[in-house]
Amino acid sequence: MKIKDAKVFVCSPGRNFVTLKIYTDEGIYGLGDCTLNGRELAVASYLTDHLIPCLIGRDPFQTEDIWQYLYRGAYWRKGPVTMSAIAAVDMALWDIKGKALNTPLYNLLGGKSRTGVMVYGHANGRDIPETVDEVGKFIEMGYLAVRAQSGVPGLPGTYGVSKDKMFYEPAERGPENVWCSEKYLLQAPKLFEALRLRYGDDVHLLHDAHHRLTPIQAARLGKDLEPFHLFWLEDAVTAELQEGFRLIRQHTTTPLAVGEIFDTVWDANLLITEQLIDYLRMTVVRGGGITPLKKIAAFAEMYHVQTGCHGATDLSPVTMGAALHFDISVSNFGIQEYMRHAKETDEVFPHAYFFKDSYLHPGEKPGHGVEYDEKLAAKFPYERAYLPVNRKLDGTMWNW
Ligand code: EZ4
Ligand code: CO
Repeated sequence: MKIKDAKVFVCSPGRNFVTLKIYTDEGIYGLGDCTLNGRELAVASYLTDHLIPCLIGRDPFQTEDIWQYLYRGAYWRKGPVTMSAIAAVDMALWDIKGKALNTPLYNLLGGKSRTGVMVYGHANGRDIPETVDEVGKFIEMGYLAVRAQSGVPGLPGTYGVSKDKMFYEPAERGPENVWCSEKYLLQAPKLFEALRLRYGDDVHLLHDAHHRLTPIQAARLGKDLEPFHLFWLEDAVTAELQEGFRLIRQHTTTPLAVGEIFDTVWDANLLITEQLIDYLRMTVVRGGGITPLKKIAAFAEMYHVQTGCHGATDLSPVTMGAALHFDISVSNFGIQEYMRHAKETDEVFPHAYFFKDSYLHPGEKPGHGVEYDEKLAAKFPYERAYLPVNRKLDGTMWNW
């Protein structure tokens, strides 16, 4: 079998997505996601102008060699544009393999290690009472784990809080966001105290600090949250300085998750080998595909680090499908983030995965089981988009 052609599609059914389709001379094709929120066209160009010409004529089964060719062969390594583009190629090739062998992708990754994939939903509210009610809706739907984010008194809005509830865009760009760590640190523990009072100890509760704290502030938050035993505290600080996590770790037993923006294992090398985190958030699209993610999971397993794939709505159903096959097969799976896509998105990307009896299931279609309706997608042209920005109360630029 040979790769005959490949095309990049950009569409916006509710939000932007970039999709790669690789065609073979035997009529089988594969799909990959390379959506990079706010920088979509850079990845599309990297693929069309640089990677696709290198793929024609190659054997699509050679996922390892093609990955090395695109990564090592470029000389220039890493970076979200490069790694998202390589990821799309890798996802599409694994999809082709599954279809050619007529088996779901998970069977090529070691087979099922569990019956279903535990996911967490996103609950948000303007204040604590509203957030507590929203968490209840997910528990009623059968979710075993829920992430809770609440508005902070004195701040007009904050990350993860929207007027929309079940379906919302976490990276909606409005006026510039305003931030104050001191106000946030006073309120966050009260939210989780209220949640435990209302729902008891069984449901897993998660929280995302979205890169806004310093290590010592994160240590304080982790300590304050200990009585409410979170499943994880995510992205408490930015993680360019991996050593910063030593400081957090020595002060708190709250489990730590990080890595949704990491693009290779080198972003997490120290975090893993020093056991400074509990969950690694890298997912298929940002981490360069299934090929490297399998290796990273095996490496993390040796250090008691579990997986916790990023799964916000800016990752297309193609990434979600591929991630679910990965999740169900790796032995050190932890949890999978699951924000439901808008109806238009699901219609453009018909998929085999489904939520049933508290778990997500990858489905039994060959490959990753996600399709792309090109005709329908053409009705939703690309719309320029940017992620929000964040400033402190005095106007200083801060992390969003
Ligand atoms: O802000 O995917 O845990 N989930 C997140 C997401 C990210 C978006 C950025 O594009 O932090 O909501
Ligand atoms: Co996050």
